Amino acid sequence: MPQRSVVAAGASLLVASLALSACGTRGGSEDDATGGASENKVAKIGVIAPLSGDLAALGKGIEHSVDLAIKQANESKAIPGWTLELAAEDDQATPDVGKNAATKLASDKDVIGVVGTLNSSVAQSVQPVLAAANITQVSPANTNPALTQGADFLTAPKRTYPTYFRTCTTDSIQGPFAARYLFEKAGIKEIATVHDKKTYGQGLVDAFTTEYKKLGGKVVAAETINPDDDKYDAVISKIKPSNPKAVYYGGEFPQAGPFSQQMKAAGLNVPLMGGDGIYSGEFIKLAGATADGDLATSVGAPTDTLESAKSFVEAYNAGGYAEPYEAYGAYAYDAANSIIAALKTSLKDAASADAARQATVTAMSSVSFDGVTGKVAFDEYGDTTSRVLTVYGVKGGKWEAVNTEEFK
Ligand code: ABU
Repeated sequence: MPQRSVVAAGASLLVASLALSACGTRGGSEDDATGGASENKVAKIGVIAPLSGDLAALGKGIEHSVDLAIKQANESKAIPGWTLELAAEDDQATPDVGKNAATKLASDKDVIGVVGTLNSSVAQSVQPVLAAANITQVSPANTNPALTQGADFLTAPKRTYPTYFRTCTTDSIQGPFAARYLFEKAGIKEIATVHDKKTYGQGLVDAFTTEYKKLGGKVVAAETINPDDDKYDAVISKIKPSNPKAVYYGGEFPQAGPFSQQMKAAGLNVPLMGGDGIYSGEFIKLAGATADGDLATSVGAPTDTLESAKSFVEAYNAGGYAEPYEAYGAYAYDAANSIIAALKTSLKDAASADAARQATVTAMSSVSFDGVTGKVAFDEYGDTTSRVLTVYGVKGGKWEAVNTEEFK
């Protein structure tokens, strides 16, 4: 090799080494003098969730729960030689913003996994970006079945992205679970449905309707709302004459809360039932005093009653987070810990986080542990193997668990 090339190669190595210490390593130690043998390398776990706007209450619960999992992993030195960091991005519950957040995280070579998104509609634009970068994504909240099993999930399920996993169950289970509760346990045989035309809301109502009709229930009205509206009198006056005994709502609490309040004010005094998208204290605030009697299903068992979640709840409360863990906190904590479990394998001998992205995806399929929400493991589609759901009812201005079951 000519002399000039040796110098150039040496300079490149130095630049590469400086770059590595600038962006991929932290700290240093007594071993630095011997070549930094115990220097910690950095891997980041991203969060993509709504951290501002109407759904921020749920998004912040997700962000804080991932933060807690990361802090605990660092404290226990779960991955020797590596420090984990949180990289949280606000998707504003909007697909385009989510896509930009995913692009930003994918271009950061330290990012190895992402927890998120909250909204199924946002996941549709985030999935391809993270998949192209081989970044593992675990959602604690997306319940639309097509995200894992493709558009033909009912007839020909096919895994969509090898990088995508979720710790919550899907609306293929949540919709029928609600239908069975209303028809069999609550004795409600005539219902109106309303959805917000979004991926989650429409999919949930479709799954509910199929099961409800199969059971013998009658859908006396099927309407939609525009999620940008805040007055629903036109839709309510179309539903009311059909005399439903309840309204099944597909969508999220920022619209469902006012819808509940307005339908009761208009004299349609029947329970509104929705899915996990309305299971939030924010729903009750928006729906007001007449929310009592409204119902929601949500994924898993109530976090605060689970023995397995006790230490999570204690650590979260001790963590001084400004917002509660909300509906998806425990699922986000388990999602982060599923990535961390995979990192124990993939980062073991890795030179950098981005070099271990593919190995992390591969390691995810073998992840299996007792999480705070129950067993954490994924099937061939990336779906959780857990099928537990709970019906909640509003009583005295608070959500109360009514019935927790494993769906069969
Ligand atoms: N699972 C309910 C809220 C999030 C979603 O759009 O799926």
